[in-house]
Amino acid sequence: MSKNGQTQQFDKAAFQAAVEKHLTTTYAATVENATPRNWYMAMGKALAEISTGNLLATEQQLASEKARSVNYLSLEFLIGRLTGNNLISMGLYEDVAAAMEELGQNLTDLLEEERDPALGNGGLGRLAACFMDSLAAQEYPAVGYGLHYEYGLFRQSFVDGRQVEAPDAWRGIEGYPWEVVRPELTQHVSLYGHVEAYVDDAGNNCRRWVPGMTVEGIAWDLPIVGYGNNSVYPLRLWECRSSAPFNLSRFNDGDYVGAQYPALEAGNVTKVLYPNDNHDQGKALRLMQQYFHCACSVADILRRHLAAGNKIEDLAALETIQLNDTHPTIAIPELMRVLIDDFKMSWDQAWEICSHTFAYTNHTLLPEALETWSEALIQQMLPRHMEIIFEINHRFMLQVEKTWPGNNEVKRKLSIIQEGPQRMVRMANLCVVSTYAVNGVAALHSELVKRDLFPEFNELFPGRLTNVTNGVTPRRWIKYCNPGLSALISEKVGDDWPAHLEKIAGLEKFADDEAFQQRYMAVKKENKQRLADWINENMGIELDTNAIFDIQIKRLHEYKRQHLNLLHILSLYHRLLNDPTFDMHPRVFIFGAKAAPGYALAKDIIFAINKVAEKVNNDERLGGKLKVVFIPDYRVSLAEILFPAADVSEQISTAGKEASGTGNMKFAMNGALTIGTMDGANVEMREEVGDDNIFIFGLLVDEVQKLKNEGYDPYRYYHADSLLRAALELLNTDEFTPGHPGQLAAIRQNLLDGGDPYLVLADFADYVKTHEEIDAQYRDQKTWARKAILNTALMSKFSSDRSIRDYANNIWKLEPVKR
Ligand code: GPK
Repeated sequence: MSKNGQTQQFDKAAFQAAVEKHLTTTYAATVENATPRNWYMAMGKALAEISTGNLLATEQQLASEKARSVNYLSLEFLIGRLTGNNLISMGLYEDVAAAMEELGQNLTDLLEEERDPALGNGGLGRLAACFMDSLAAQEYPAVGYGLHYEYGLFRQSFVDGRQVEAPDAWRGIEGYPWEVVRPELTQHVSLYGHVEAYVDDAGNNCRRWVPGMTVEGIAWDLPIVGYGNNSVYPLRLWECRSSAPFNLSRFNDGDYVGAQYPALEAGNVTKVLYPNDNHDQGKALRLMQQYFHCACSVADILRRHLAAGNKIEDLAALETIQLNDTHPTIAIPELMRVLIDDFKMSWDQAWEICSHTFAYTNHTLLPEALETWSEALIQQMLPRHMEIIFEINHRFMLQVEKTWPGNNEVKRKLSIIQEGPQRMVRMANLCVVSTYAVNGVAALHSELVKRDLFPEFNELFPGRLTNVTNGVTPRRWIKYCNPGLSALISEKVGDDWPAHLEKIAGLEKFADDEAFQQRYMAVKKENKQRLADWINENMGIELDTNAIFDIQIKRLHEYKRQHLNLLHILSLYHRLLNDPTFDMHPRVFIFGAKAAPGYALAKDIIFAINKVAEKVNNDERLGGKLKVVFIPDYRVSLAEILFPAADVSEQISTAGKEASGTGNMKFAMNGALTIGTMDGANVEMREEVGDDNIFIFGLLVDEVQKLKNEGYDPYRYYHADSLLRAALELLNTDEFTPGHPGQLAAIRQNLLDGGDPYLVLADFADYVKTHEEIDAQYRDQKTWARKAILNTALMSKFSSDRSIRDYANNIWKLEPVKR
């Protein structure tokens, strides 16, 4: 490796020639008339030539070495813009900047031309992206399998404060410069039809699927470039296209349910990402997406395995398949089907392979997020899979009977099939029964998976349920997004920390060094200014960077409690106007969040925050002490300027509800202090940074459960706390919606008469008190700087490199393969 982690010789003249060639031949522009977008596209194409070459070479090496690989199956990969990050991984950032400068182009400006590939909703999709980055950085052989959605997560704008959704055509007209289509990898996927019995040549009774239609899966590869090495792994995204349907005359009209579905439907399969986060919508087209994704991916895994000269019997030894949540669960019966029906294996042989190939990550305990599919729907769309699921369940129930003889209660609870007016297939149960490892995503969450969600499974399969605490990639989330801090870190601990985040602990000894504190805080100030400039340019709101920047960015969800944050803001508003003795350091509350389009209360909360912002930001009486900003269209590229600019990070979910959180880690690495509940990974962050360097408040998991069991009454808090009452009552007036009283009342209604399902009122007082503590401590800039530095220094556990090593060592048994 040469300077800047550069992995190969950079030939400037050749690179410039490649850019100009793409400018003219690919984009039909001339050097004289090219737009910045033309230049960005041409530069992207020239860079992709390098990465595609490395991708093919990596593929060949891994096949010839018969290396064991992980296949990461996920319906979401929220990768964010690739160009800047890939330049860093390739070690070419400075060289390319200089080369483009000579062509009269500014690299930073060109990078702004890139649209975010928003192929995910939130934490789950972003985790998959960080994991791919860490797999490649550490050269653990991997393929990411996802869907090539035509439209990513919707684009959000606000009209009179309300969320409006628009389609996100992320590839533009020209396509995305980094992707490469792989026509030779096309797969054919079957749907609908029926199952028939037949006797094979050897006289065995067999069953086979006679599909009603087929569609085509086209593979698009995006390069996952290893940081500072020459390994490039594919993120393989499947696009669905319709192909000629089967000869319908072969089928008996009566059992051909799917015949009614027009072939057109195929074109819709990968049209759009479902915009739900932590919520199962149960739409038939979503099941079709899931099956399409799994069928293409399983077929491609088998193709790779066999093409490398391996025997099908050795599949589990050479390939492992990680299921990112239950979304790709149908891959399990799909692999069983292929092994039994196509490879003619016995059930036991196929089961032996499957149950040692798949592992499953659980990302939530929320009941509304646990996927179930009606038996009728699976029966219609995937009849052979339904048979296989029944057989898995039948055999599993025999096992349950052995452990708990005659106990129908436990059978009902564990069964993959949920009985009721309409029988449902529980995908999480299918996963736990059929995989060799099940992990939660933070220590607390994994304990709750064992204790509350799957206690009997934990008894039945000792050791199967385990933990891998989430992490985030320090390349994107420190080095790329925070160049000022990165330079400072490198100066103190050397420049190999992005690949070895343990090194960052070397900052700890500078926490009390005043000169260092000042430089650290100067970087923070620049980052706040960068954000303030963005907000001023895009929203016309002026911010003072001396104020505390207090940020909550994540999907909008009741359990994440943006409305608790709002109530605190309302309490400050009330006190500034009504209590002459009340003093506070100026504070800017910044939000970024998309609400699922069908989630009414979440949209009401966005509206309320926007309306409060409108009033507060223009209210002279507040003396500029309080500002509220709701950034529209929150996405990865905005996250990159928000995390580095935060003083305070809001991680305030009801204890027991946030499986891990990953934004919490990004904030802390970039020197924001956390205000948070004892939930998800906050618990482990507190262990790392120490109680003095994090602001913990609120009920603990067991206290939440106890309060609920006793019968929680939000009115008790309402009557007892006049500040809370004042804040809630503001929602009933027209203070923020002049002439329209009651426009914000739905939130108050939900918290009082709706029973306050996430205990916002119960945690309010402690939250307010803890914010007062933050206010006091911020005034002492030296102490604050010390705490912020310690947050950066003590975050190495939360590198996704460590998460991936945990998976590789404890679950996948995977070794790196160096190029
Ligand atoms: C969990 F179940 C889900 C889901 O549908 N979407 C999603 O983003 C998140 N998640 C959790 O809510 C976070 O706590 C967690 O950090 C993240 O997944 C990654 O594990």
